[in-house]
Amino acid sequence: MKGLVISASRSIFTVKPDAPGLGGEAARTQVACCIPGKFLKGVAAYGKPLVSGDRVDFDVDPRHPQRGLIREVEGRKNLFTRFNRQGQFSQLLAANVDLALCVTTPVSPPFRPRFLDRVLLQADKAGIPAVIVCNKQDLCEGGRADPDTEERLEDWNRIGYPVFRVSARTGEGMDELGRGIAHRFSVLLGQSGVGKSSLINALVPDLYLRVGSLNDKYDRGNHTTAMSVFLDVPSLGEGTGIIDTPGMRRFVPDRIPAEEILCYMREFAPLAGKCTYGLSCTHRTEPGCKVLEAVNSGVIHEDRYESFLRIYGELAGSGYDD
Ligand SMILES: Nc1nc2c(ncn2[C@@H]2O[C@H](COP(=O)(O)OP(=O)(O)OP(=O)(O)O)[C@@H](O)[C@H]2O)c(=O)[nH]1
Ligand SMILES: [Mg+2]
Ligand SMILES: [Zn+2]
Repeated sequence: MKGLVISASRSIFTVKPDAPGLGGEAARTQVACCIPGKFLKGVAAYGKPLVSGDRVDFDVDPRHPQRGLIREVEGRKNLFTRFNRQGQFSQLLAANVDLALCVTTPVSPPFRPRFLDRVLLQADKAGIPAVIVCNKQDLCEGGRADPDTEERLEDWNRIGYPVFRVSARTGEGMDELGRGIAHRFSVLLGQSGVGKSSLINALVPDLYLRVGSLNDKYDRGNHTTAMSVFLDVPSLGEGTGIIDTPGMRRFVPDRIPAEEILCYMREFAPLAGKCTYGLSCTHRTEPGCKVLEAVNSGVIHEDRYESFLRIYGELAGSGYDD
């Protein structure tokens, strides 16, 4: 049987069969699957071998139709990961998505462009189109964020990331966001507390009915989504799905060599290799550095350059950090 991985705990993978074939109540069945042995063939030894959005081939246990055994994972179209520095492994957050919804807030928690630049870098590296969702607009006085925040939102838009200004609380901008994610699989990414789960609840008011026993993941008192969860959202149109991801405090890009960052920051990318010192330029002080020229002429925003320097320092291991 083929199916979609809804969520993955350490050893149990909740799978939604493509065609349950059981009818009625059972049609909404999710099968709790294990994998044989510790690793699946063809899947690297990540913290967890599978993630929400993975497509798998599995066998249902004939005696327990709600249990199964995963035989194989289908090749992935893409994979969004981050580096877990504590455990020194790639943490899988979502697979096979069409769109990354990178969520930020003007306040509460404070606007953190560095966090988002890291997430955008990872999305570009993974080949996943990204948009910015600036949530909690209701907390902006006069409907506008402070000028520095607005400038950054506009700069992201300028370099090709569409920006949605929304409020999960008042519903402002949510229809437009709903239209933007219809008929596609998206993943919500962003630091803990920006309102990822709240956005899903606002987009899908009947969600609690739909996800049944997964409700406790969205417990408001808890504030932290513990693991990625895939949610079907047919109310936004056929084939719409969203993956909610766990709360993160920081984001370390996953195994991107420092010299390659330039290639995955889109307004920097055309300059790769063009500096006088070519690929050995560190883009800090060198004469004939095209990146510095682009910063001076405004092609690269000063603050994106600051993000670049920090990420570069961090990935090059100099301890330069947020
Ligand atoms: N004022 C306001 N508060 C919001 C809005 N959206 C979410 N919140 C609040 O922000 C807090 C965090 O929301 P969550 O949806 O749990 O945030 P999250 O990003 O899912 O957090 P993690 O699961 O920890 O990553 C909650 O207290 C929400 O009520 C909004 O649009 N406006
Ligand atoms: Mg959450
Ligand atoms: Zn340079």
